[in-house]
Amino acid sequence: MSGPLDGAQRAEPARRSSARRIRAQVAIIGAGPAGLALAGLLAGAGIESVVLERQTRDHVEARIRAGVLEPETVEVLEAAGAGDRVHREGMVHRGIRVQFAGERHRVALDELTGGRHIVVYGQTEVVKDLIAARIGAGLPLRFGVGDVTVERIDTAAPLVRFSDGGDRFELECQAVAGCDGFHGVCRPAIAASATYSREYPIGWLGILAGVAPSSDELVYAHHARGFALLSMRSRELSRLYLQCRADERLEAWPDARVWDELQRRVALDGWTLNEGAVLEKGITGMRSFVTVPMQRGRLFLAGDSAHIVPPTGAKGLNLAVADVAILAEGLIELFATGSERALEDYSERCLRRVWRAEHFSYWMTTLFHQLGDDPFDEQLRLSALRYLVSSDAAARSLAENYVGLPIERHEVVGGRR
Ligand code: FAS
Ligand code: PHB
Repeated sequence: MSGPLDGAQRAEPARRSSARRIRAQVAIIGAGPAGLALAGLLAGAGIESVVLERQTRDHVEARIRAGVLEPETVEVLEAAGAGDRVHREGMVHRGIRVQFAGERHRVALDELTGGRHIVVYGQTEVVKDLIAARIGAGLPLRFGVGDVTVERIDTAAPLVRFSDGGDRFELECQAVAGCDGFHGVCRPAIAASATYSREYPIGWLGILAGVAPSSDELVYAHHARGFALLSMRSRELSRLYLQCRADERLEAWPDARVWDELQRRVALDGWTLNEGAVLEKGITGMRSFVTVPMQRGRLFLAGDSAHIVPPTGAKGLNLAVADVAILAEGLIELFATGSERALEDYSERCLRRVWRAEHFSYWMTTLFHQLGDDPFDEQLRLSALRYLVSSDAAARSLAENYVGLPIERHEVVGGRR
């Protein structure tokens, strides 16, 4: 098996086109959590891949997104060679808080799930750790590539074309992982048999604030004025969100207005929300989306290229990592034995977990947010919240879904562990 490839070192003289020809077993499109975690898992099994990313490294590492890791996600990061810092700096959380009608209640995640918990650790840090592991191992990861196309996916020899540094490249491979997010180029190549989507009439305004978190656990707050979420990135950095209109403009939200609105939505007798410098501010839309199937021939979609969830359930990043854990198993078996057995049901296995997360994220979003002004709906929400904090059965259902369900694995034949 040849060593790691990089186009600059191993290009062969172009034959039929001006493009430079390189080869790898797997082409990975996208260097977000899905693409980078897959690259790390494959490298651990001695499988060559090339990661192609259209943005710069700085851009990818600066994107502030998810903040909650399920236990399985941490295990995959370890297996992908990026588990050290998350264990050192990640914050173990054994509960979350639910707030409504001037009350705040704790949901004890560990007690309700036989000891499982979450780890609070920013997606920016996950991506930095995976990139550092990739570059530290001297394996191919190209930033700033352009004009990526995927061809011959219905054969055992797909071809990925791209441009990099003024040169055109043809990457010959045996499988392509479409980890290029919701706006990527891979999903259109699948020609899905069905897509399912739901747009919500709301968005989230998120801020990163240079102030210690005012609660030692995440607070999900339902309020008549709208939802608010108190999260964090460290003991000095708070990550806070408030529900806003889907068409909200950032200019309409100066820092003072953000803090004033947060104060109103999370006010609690005997407790204070600490304010501080706003270091980053942004608005993200809310949608649910699933494409079926997630594979065609030797092209496999993983993460946001295949599905989107509203961030209320903290599932997006965790779903992406679960997809590639399943995909890596199948590819390891393919290259070890030639069998496509574990790849044949890749889509079905991923989609069972995806739909569970879609429902949970939809349920959390409709439970906590103001989605209209129907007073009947508001009474239903308040009743559901009161039931949630007064019934172990209801709280266990939230806890099980929040910490995440086990990943459906096949017994891997031939792979190194
Ligand atoms: P990503 O979108 O992270 O990565 C895809 C990569 O592919 C990108 O780096 C992109 O530049 C690259 N790419 C795209 N097209 C390409 C092409 N043609 N060629 C090469 N590269 C290409 N989830 C949560 O759990 N909690 C949150 O609070 C949360 N907040 C979010 C806020 C925003 C604004 C967004 C957009 C998402 C948020 N998410 C959140 C979801 C998010 O975390 C995703 O689930 C996660 O990034 C999915 O990872 P990937 O599938 O790797 O996709
Ligand atoms: C975050 O910390 O960014 C976060 C936490 C929980 C969520 C969504 C986002 O449900």
